[in-house]
Amino acid sequence: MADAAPEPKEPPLIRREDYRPFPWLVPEIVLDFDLGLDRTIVRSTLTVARNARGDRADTIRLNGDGLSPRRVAIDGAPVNDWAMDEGDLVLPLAGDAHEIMIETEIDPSANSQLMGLYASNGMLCTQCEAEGFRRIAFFPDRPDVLSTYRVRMEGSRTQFPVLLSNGNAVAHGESDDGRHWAEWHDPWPKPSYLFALVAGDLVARSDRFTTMGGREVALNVWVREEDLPRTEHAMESLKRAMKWDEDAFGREYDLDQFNIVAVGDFNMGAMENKGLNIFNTKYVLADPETATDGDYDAIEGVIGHEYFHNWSGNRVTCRDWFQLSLKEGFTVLRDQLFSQDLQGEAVKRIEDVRVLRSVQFPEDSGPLAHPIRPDSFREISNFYTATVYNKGAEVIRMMRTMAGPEAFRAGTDLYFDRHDGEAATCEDFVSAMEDGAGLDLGTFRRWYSQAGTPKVSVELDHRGNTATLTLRQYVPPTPGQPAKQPMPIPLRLALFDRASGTHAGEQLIVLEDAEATIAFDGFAERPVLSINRGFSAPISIERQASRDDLVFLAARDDDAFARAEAMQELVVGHLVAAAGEGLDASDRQQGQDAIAEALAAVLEDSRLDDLMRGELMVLPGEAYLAEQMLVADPGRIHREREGLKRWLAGELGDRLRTLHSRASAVPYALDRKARGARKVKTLALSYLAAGDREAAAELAARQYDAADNMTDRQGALMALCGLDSAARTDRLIDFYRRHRSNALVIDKWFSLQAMSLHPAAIEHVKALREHQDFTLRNPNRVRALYMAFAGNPHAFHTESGEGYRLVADLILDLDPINAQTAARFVPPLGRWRRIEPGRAALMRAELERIAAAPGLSRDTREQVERSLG
Ligand code: 0A1
Ligand code: ZN
Repeated sequence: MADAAPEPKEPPLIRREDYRPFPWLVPEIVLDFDLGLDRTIVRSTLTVARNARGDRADTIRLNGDGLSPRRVAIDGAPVNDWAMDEGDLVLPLAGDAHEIMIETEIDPSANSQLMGLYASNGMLCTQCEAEGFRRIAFFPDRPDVLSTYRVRMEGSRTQFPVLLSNGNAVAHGESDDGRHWAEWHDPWPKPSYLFALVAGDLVARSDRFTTMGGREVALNVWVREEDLPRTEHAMESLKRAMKWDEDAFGREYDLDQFNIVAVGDFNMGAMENKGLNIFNTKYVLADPETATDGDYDAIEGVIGHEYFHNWSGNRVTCRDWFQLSLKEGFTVLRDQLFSQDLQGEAVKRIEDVRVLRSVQFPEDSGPLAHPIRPDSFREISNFYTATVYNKGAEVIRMMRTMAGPEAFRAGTDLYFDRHDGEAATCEDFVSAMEDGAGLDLGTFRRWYSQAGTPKVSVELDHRGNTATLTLRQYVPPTPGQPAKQPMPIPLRLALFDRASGTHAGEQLIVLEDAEATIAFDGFAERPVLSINRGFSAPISIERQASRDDLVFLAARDDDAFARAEAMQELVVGHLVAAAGEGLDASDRQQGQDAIAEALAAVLEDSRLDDLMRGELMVLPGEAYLAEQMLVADPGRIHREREGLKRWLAGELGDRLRTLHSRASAVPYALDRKARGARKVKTLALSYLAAGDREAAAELAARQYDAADNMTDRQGALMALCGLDSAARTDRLIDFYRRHRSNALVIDKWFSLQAMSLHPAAIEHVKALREHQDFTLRNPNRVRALYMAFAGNPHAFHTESGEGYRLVADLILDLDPINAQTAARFVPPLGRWRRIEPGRAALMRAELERIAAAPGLSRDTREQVERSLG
């Protein structure tokens, strides 16, 4: 009998509680690169010394991934008695302090995973977070080993005229044969995940910033020459971010240079490498012709985010990857506060909460749920999630709400002071908050350890002159956590007097226990409750609010966020009932009438600015609606939501057309007024497109033809994409021809078709994956087609299961090329438990097909196994 093929080894489960300090310190590393696109030689010299806080060891284990050592020397003497273990290099090391030299050779052009050193468009760049440095050099590739880096690189002057690394440039010069070199030194000790190198033919937009302490900083945004005209917004955003961090958090920049480089092939949004941030081009390049208002906002947010990491992440880093939310949750909160100062508090908050609800809530209620500080993982790349980032930000925001902004600032000051230069933990942050802000966060720590979105049920009783509020919290079970404890939940609330439409002041109450009852006196009539104002806690509220109360709040709540909430609740209540147990004719009519009344008020309220009006016009998304139901039928949700839009288009058609024409008269500018006009223009169009299709196609084509900016053009094309008309084809061809040389705009072209309401969207996706411009090698292009598709419920959830098959095929094809990106497509299939049985079986079958494939990456395997659970 032939031997069966050996079972692939299951990748080990790494546990937070197993943390041990590394036995060695590496205070210094010198890296010497001989650069070539398909052959780069790396010589690394590590100064190591025993770590008094670690266990004593007579070896040192240096992580490696796909490397083999060409030469090894210890204290200058060649060494041969090294061993390889699971890709790592293990060296005998007897003394207390040594110098280790290792030489390796890598092929950047063969690196399709885009982790480590890779080639993109003829340039070389790196991505090391989380564990990419081990693909460049053997090293203790963990965030608690901090070293100062000196980097020398040499290469062809014509191929790589620009040579960049972290820190400050110290020297450069010419060598023989058309080669040149540069040397960089970063004085701030950092973990290996923050190392970066860039070599390529780039040009910079340059500027300067003087810090509050008087340091002159040279700023550069490096791009390919043809992209230079699209860098102004990025540079302006950077300067604003630098100033904002000084004003809002007292944080000053700490090097002579700050460099940003844009690359077209990148797995994520951007990376905060010390002094040398590397960005996906999507978050750098913008001009009115090619970028939407949404793109402008995203660029500002991401530039801010990466810059803010200089303190929350780099100066104070993470002890281990379980603490990822320490830097990410905090930095997301910081970028949200930054953007809110510029975009307006309520609008920004509504948008952030929309993302949380549509991405993080489903994660928290599905098979991949995990606490913001996970307890275990097999592949850390799978934990760069909305939970760690966005819920992490909400948890810190709650501390800020409870402390108030000033005490919160005292807490963050103490945190930065106490842990500057260290690799810290989430617990360190919480303790600094307790000491600095004067909070008791005893049981609040449960927000770090318990997964799942708490549900708070709300009852308001009225008797005599007293309104009594009863609150009960319930944290649902999640994988590995069957039973939960109550968590402190800060709730901002107000009780409105029905007649006057006012309230006596907002209150903050913290629901500490499973249940609480609070009495409010002085209400002769039953008040209207506005609760979780500003989304003071990342929970879902369960209450039986009457339609009248919601219409009241939608029209009159003085908290703009709460006003939008009431509007949403009104629509969610209606659609969930309609797509769930169903509505009888009179209930349906009443629900639709209430929504039309509220929407009409929104369209006509002259006190609203258009940016806010736009937020109030957005209907809840299908994913969020599905989330409200134990088991959802995506087909019904889609039909009900589209049906409601159609009805509203009929009822409010004149008002929507008036709004569209008023907004169309506002000339292009980047100010709030003009941006607001563009927002409501396209929203009006999208309602109208659900009604009289022919008229809408004509209006959309006119908007397209008149557009002098990408926001209007994309909005019009989005509406057209959902309609079966000749104008659709014409404008799609026109858009492609106009922008064929701009990859980011061609990404939009793919996305618009993949997310369209067109009944044949799935056929369009099948055709697009064969398009000459489609490639699995570029993550932006893959996401443009397939993330848009997976987020398009009517297409993805096609009853035959074909949508699931398309995504599973993608995962299998992409996994060997780019495992990290492939694994990100598993969660949409992992939602099967919450979908009606017919589709659920088809989704599960696709997951099983993936699981059975040989040679699956650690990334995809972990996600698929957790999803099948
Ligand atoms: N720290 C970055 C996110 C990031 C994580 C992993 C990456 O590997 C491909 C890249 C970027 C941030 O929060 O922006
Ligand atoms: Zn980040």
